Amino acid sequence: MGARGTLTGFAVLVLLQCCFAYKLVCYYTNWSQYREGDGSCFPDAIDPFLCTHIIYSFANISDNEIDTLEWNDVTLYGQLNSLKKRNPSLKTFLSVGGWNFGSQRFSSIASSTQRRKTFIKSVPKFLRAHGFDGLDLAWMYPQRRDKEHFTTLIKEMKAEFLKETQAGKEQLLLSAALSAGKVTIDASYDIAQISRHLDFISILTYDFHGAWRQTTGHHSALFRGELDGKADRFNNVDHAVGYMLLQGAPASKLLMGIPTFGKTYTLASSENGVGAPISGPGLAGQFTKEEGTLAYYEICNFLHGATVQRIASQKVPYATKGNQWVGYDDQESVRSKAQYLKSRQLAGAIVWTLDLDDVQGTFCGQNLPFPLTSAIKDVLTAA
Ligand SMILES: *[C@@H]1O[C@H](CO)[C@@H](O)[C@H](O)[C@H]1NC(C)=O
Ligand SMILES: CC(=O)N[C@H]1CO[C@H](CO)[C@@H](O)[C@@H]1O
Repeated sequence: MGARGTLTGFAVLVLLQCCFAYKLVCYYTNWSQYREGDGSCFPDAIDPFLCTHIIYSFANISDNEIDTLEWNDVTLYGQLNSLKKRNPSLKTFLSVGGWNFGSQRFSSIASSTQRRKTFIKSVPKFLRAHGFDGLDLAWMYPQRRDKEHFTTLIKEMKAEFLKETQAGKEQLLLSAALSAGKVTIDASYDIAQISRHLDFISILTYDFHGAWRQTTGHHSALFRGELDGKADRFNNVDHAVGYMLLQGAPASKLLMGIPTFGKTYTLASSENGVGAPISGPGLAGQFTKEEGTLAYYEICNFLHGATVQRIASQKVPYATKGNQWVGYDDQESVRSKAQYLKSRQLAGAIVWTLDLDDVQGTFCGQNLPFPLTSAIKDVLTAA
């Protein structure tokens, strides 16, 4: 090969390296504005260069059409979308559904040709009117009988987006947030089919363990634990990612979930390791006010006077204080997860959520806003 060939090869290499960017897709939740004091988060507090995509959650569906949920959603949509004035390559999505919305209404819409059509027709108008670049389907979760309808909904929605063109505007994008639980994956998703029509697929690789269990365990361990029995071998990030790939999700569209919250338990005895007996969920946080979970910034407060242990084989930490136990992610564990997704050549990460991270950097003692999301970004943007 002559000098010219070498040069061309070199140029191609540089081009590939410069322009292959991992996605860092960050959820913002519509209820975080109501948290007290420093716990509160409005979209204009978000650094427009932190994430490549921000997903506003959630939108409602009313009379089979996409609709706002909060009285001031339209104002917040505006705040969020005006971040694009500062970073024109930022993409914003609106997520429809969520846990409170439930599965039944989605099921009703997806199963009827007419209702599906009404819903699908309502979406591009709504997204364009408020300045969003795409839709995220957060149907939690389709059941076995919904599997085929879920595929149809996705396929027809994408077809509508392809048909809809607006002068000077890029095509609308479509994503879906999928359960990482093996039982749900098997029952509810035709992974190979939906992958064809989605621009990206987010798997929610957390909530693998919770207070419904009798013992402590991390809810988003990267790898299988030494104590995990046969039934628990699926309940880790590594397994879920591998399984999605095996089912036909292309790595180039797959995003791995990283939580900025921890799951907490109240210990039933003086035992406080992994697998210790529990009596129920942990105490509610001062700001998030929900038993069994704490935001990362609340965990930073909890850590004063707590004992931190790392589960070496699972690459995640937990902390104990008195009868409280929390399995969570810190900068070190999210870095390992970001390294892991790079090693599997996935498309990137989704963060659930920006507002559970230390928004202003006032809780976790580093004066660094969004310390977890920033740590993920550092790894994803490193060569
Ligand atoms: C969402 O839509 C349903 C159906 O129209 C409606 O009953 C409900 O009140 C809406 N939720 C909110 C918070 O507006
Ligand atoms: C889908 C969802 O959970 N939406 C929430 C938006 O925020 C309000 C709080 O004001 C909740 O009531 C909604 O449930």
